[in-house]
Amino acid sequence: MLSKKIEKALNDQIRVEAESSQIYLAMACWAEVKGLEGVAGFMYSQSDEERAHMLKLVRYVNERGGHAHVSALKAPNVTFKSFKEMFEKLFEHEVFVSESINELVHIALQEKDYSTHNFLQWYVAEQIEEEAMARTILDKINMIGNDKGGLYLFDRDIQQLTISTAASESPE
Ligand code: OFO
Repeated sequence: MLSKKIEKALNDQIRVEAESSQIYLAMACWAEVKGLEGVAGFMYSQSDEERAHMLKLVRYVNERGGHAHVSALKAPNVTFKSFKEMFEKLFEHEVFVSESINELVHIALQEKDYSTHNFLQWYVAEQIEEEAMARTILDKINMIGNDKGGLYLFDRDIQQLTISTAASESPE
């Protein structure tokens, strides 16, 4: 059985994951209308992953005697100055989500809820992976600079990244 404090904290995280999904969906749309097919595909799959993260939390809360809340979401940014800025925002957002997960882990320990603490370890590992991926992408973008040919190759190569991250993803 979840304590009220843990239930509320998990519900807050459900909202964060749902908002992440919307943020990346908006990025996918921006990239798609700009003709960046590969980047759009990557963002669509990030958006799907965030929804899967949300659902995993929803199921956990309901299974542990709580009630998962589906709440109103903040509207995401829909335009970006450049695709570099868009990926910077993605990185900043992932850092924010990691902090939010860490806070949740802290509350689980305070509440002596070791099942929730154990459940959250999947999210801790996931955030390490996502932050690392965002950092790698930003490094590539910085190397490309304003080179149009580089952008073309980046857009093509990021589809491979989409396939490998999707394959390594296995939220139950
Ligand atoms: Fe939900 O993993 Fe990123 O944010």
